[in-house]
Amino acid sequence: MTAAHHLPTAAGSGASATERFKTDKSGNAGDTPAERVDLLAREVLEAVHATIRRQKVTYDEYNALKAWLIEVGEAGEWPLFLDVWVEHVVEEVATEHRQGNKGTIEGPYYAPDAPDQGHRGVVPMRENEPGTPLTWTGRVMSVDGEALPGATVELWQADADGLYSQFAPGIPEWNLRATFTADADGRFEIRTIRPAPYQIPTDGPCGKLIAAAGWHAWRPAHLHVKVSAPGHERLTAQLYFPGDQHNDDDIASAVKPELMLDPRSHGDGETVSYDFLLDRA
Ligand code: MBD
Ligand code: FE
Repeated sequence: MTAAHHLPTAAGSGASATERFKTDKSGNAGDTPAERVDLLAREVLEAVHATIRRQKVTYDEYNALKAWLIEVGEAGEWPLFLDVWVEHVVEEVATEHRQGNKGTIEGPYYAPDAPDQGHRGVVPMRENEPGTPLTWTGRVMSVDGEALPGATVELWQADADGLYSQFAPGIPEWNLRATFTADADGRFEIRTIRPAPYQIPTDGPCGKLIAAAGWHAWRPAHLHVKVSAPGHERLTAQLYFPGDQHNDDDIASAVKPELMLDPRSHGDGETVSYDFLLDRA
């Protein structure tokens, strides 16, 4: 990325993330029973009221909030806001029963049906895609250690500029996105590049909040995965790299020690081994 006019805007990736969410996930939004809506809406509003009373929130502050909330919607940044600051607790509650692998949040940039690369292969990438080559071998098993042939591992990651294909302009549609299938022994091998640290868009309302509060906008470098097998709970996770400056202060609070890789240098690249144990559904 050289010229400023090539830089994607927060509004562009926000609009894409909002469309993606509407297409894939907004279907069951009306199914929550009235008693549950009543309970949850009241509790959230009571928490807001309590803060207003305790902190003596002024009309200026109330109007600043109102203006900001309007902007978040207009920029399409609700998926970004919610996945960065709320999803990690939903994920914690949803998976607290798990015996198998720990997962973490999905975030706003998953796209289903990425190209099938078989049991072992290279993730689609441009000819000169920047980044250290990374070969990841792994195995998908049931929680009791039984291999799960045919399990799928979907991988998606940002490029070296921190951009995700389909959510930023000018990147091939399936760049750094792929689906792998476990072999008869549950094994797979993925050849990709090591991802770069990632900064959430700073030019939209989420960026404004971060600047106004004096926070930082960084996530540690991460590989996103979804691991699926018939009869098992689908695992959504992210894998991280030791030594990243933001492993301990991820803006999205999505790092867990169990998700840390252990890469070894190998020729001009790195190798890593990481397996998955899936809970039975
Ligand atoms: C990301 O790449 C991401 O993984 C999350 C959770 C939020 C914003 C951008
Ligand atoms: Fe991400």
